[in-house]
Amino acid sequence: MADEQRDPGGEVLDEVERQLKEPDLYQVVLLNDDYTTMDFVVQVLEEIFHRQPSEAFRIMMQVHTQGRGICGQYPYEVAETKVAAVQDRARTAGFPLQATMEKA
Ligand code: TYC
Repeated sequence: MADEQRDPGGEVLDEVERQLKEPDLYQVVLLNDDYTTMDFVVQVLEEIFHRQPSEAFRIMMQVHTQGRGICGQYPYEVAETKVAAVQDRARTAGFPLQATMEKA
């Protein structure tokens, strides 16, 4: 039987195709502010984003000088969890550090 007859609109096959593809990726972006310490940002990059110390320092300086910087790219739910982890840790430490996510 032809696919068109079994799945006239093609929705089931579209969904199977979507699931077989690599997931869409989202960039987690760190934003600059005047109050969060540089050491704290480096620590966040090392511990939440698993960056090496030199890379963490480079990303922190990029945010500090250019206003924003990319911490990493992840599937939607991983990116969401990382943004929440940054905000959680920042609030606990009393810093206004902000992270957002956007489609890569
Ligand atoms: N601008 C901050 C300072 O001078 C450092 C900083 C860097 C803050 C990166 C946030 O995402 C950030 N202490």
